[in-house]
Amino acid sequence: MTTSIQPQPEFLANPVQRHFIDGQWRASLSEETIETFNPATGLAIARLARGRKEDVDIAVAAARRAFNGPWSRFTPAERQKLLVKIHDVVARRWDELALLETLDMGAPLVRMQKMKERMLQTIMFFSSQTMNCAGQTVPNSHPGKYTTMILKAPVGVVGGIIPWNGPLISQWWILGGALATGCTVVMKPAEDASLSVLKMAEILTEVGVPEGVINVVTGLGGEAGAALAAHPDVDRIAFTGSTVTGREIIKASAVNMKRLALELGGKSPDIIFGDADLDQAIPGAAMGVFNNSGQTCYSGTRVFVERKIQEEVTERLAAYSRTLKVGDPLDPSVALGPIVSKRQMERVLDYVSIGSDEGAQLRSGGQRLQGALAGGYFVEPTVFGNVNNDMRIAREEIFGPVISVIPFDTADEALKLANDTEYGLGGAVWTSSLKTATRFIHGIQAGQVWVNCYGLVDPGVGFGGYKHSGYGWKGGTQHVDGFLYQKAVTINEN
Ligand code: TXE
Repeated sequence: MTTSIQPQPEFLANPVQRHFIDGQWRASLSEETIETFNPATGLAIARLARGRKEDVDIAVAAARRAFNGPWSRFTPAERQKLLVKIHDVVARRWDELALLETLDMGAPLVRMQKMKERMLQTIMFFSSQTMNCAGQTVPNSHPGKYTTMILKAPVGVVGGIIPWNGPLISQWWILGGALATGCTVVMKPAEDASLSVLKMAEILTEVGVPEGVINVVTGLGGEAGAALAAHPDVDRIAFTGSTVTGREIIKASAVNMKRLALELGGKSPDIIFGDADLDQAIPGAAMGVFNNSGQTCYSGTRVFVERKIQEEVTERLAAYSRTLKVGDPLDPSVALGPIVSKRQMERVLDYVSIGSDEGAQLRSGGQRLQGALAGGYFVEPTVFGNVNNDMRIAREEIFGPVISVIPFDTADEALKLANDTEYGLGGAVWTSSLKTATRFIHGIQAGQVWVNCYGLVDPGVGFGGYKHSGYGWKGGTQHVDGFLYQKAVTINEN
């Protein structure tokens, strides 16, 4: 392992991080805290305020005041100017934000450098959307008597509940929608990765976002998260996380009929035909899973391979996985960092055992790293060959760097197997045949399909889920619409 200097961001000089409410740092009313760990070392790096219902109440009240008060007087042009300013400041201060995220959840700095461009594009996309909150005038069946139009208005206070696998970008799907439309936010980041979210809220306030527009309450999902989902004065919840928690949020939100956007789990198919360009398909399919150590909702974890090239593809995926350097995420030559927490690492390693017990062939990886890195939560990139779509490793979301290679004989069979899952977030097909590609574009039951590539996401295009992968579109104009109410207006002209 290459040793790297362990930088100490100034932000971490304060060992107890507080909630960020109404533009101020605030301890929990109970003064309780929870620990947050660096997954590369297993050591605690900070304490977070343990928010409960009473802290959520204060944050929601602040968000409501801001929504009704100064924020409501910002014109679309002023919101756009603010977003452009935020873009420039985030560009300038990216290294600081990225380092916090790396220390908190383990994403390699190299990955964070790539994320910078995506983040900046996302902010610019939302800045363009401030001008896109317009309604329309619509002709009616009484011309000359009535004028009819549709107005749009911000829904109000949005609760954001986000996971740990990419908190900076995850929060921006919510911040961007809110800042573009005039909503306000109470964000509940994951207990394993809250630091970059807190820092972002502070930066936004420094840049000029009025107090109370962006609030962050840290703490446990079952406490702060559940209180936010059930809060009667929150108008909308945008949630990214597990399908199990998604169901809890649907139930809790019933109290006041909250609008919901849910981006949940996945078990996406990545289908490689014999006529594919394997020099493209092998790295594409491998990184479609190993990126972010497999902690991506749309990972293509079920790699379906035409039987005649099964052995070659499995061997090449295994060989590719051995070329990826796993280790200290601060080391610029590292491609894969640790899994976010001990709990998640154990879950991944359990699935590796389950796969072997079920009779899948372990072709590479599968071990926790030992030696100098033994304190961290590192798992080798893992390839299982000869998997059957009925095995648990092919049905359940592992959320780690584990590929299951599943053979198929015909396109009909591949499509049937691809759709034989409760999830529907993503899917891909690698082929040189336009006919095959078209068939799978239409046939795969998922919110996004890639052809001869994997995992590209554009903020202007967006993505969403079929089936148990949730509902609500992330990105594009539809995403922005989710932050707006519609109102039909009829004017009697006489
Ligand atoms: O998710 P949770 P966890 C999947 C992935 C992973 C599994 C478990 O398979 O292995 O979920 O991860 C908050 N009311 N994904 O346990 O519980 C919680 O504090 C309100 C896929 O971390 O869904 C955190 O902020 N909120 C996924 C957020 O929900 C609650 C990303 C996500 O945590 C809550 C993450 C409750 N009752 C995990 N319980 C993706 N789609 O990208 C928890 N939370």
